[in-house]
Amino acid sequence: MKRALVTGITGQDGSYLTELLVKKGYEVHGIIRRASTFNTDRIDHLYEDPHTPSPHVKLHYGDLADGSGLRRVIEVVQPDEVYNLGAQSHVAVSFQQPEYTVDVDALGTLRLLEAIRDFGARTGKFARFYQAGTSEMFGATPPPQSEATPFYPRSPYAAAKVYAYWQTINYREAYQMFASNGILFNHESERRGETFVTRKITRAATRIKVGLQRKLYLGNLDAKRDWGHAEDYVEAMWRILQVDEPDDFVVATGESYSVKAFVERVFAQLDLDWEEFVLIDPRYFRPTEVEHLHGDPTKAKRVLGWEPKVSFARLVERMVKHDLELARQEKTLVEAGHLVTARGMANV
Ligand code: NDP
Ligand code: GDR
Repeated sequence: MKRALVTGITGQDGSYLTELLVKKGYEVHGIIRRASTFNTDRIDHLYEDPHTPSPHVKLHYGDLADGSGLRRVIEVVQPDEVYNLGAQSHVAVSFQQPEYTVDVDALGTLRLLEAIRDFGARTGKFARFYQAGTSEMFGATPPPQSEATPFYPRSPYAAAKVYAYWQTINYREAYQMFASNGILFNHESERRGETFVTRKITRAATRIKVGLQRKLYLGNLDAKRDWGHAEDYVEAMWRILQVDEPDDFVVATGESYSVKAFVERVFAQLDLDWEEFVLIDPRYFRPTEVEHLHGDPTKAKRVLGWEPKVSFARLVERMVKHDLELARQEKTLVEAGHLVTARGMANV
């Protein structure tokens, strides 16, 4: 049985990747952060009581800011594969917390690589390493973007990820480690964090539909993104670690749409006129914006045999259907007096 270690297991991608790995027969170990409230909602359905014989998913407390803790987890787990998905992953937040973002996203990757390298040097067992790189690294470089496109990061988040990208390549070249980068374009889902634009829109529009919300405030509607579904993208992550040679891959659909197009489609699906409900609030503008991301996934298709299965239309359909059900449940609870309507939506 193969053992995988996943940082960021409680996040959108961590939860889908864990499902995939469990299905493939892996024992999955995840690093979670201590919080004053439970933060394991996305993986609760996968978690088994540690007292059961050979549970498929095991959790360890840790943090990418804590190198000695990471070393201990590597010692205990002795993984075959490490997926580094943990990150302060919100671009707008990275302008408010640049130092923290760089510590976790850039130095955190280095800490993990060092832990794997030292364990490998001592025991001869080097885990294969996947780094969650991002299309944000291309930033201001015009589309289409492929593995050959130069980086031009436009946020502390993107700059930190560029560091982690090169550090991963350096460990591959310096220590012959199997260390690979995925350069993933935006991928969304029913589990997407609610302050990312797609989920913010589907949550708000469905709440508007059932009468729980009146307005939706957004920033730049002209930005264009290449949006896929997270389920497809975690399949690519796994494939990246199964090929014979470590390498770097763009993972994208090869289509892009504006934020406005996403809004229009969501509201149309709910028979609503978006212009009645959407307002622009400059607080959602970023100091430097990434205007247009549109990936070229030719290499991933050729080398990994990877294809995205969920289209843009289907992605929107699935997210709206899911969130409409959520909004209806919320409404029932509100009417029964079990829930207050105001939602603590952060300003990002
Ligand atoms: P999420 O924001 O949903 O999840 C991030 C995960 O990282 C959570 O499990 C979070 O834990 C964890 N985390 C945050 N800070 C730390 C820390 N200091 N130490 C350890 N873990 C930490 O992100 P996604 O699942 O969407 O993305 C996964 C990875 O892929 C990220 O690295 C992201 O930057 C990258 N990426 C994402 C893309 C996308 O479109 N989704 C595209 C390209 C790259 P907690 O639950 O406790 O907050
Ligand atoms: P992004 O995703 O920055 O591409 O990073 P996000 O959904 O936050 O923004 C996409 C685009 O929408 C515009 N936008 C808004 N964004 C948010 N969050 N809230 C708004 O109200 C709003 N209005 C307009 C943004 O300006 C932007 O142009 C995501 C993250 O998952 C990263 O971790 C990942 O690396 C990249 O995708 C690829």
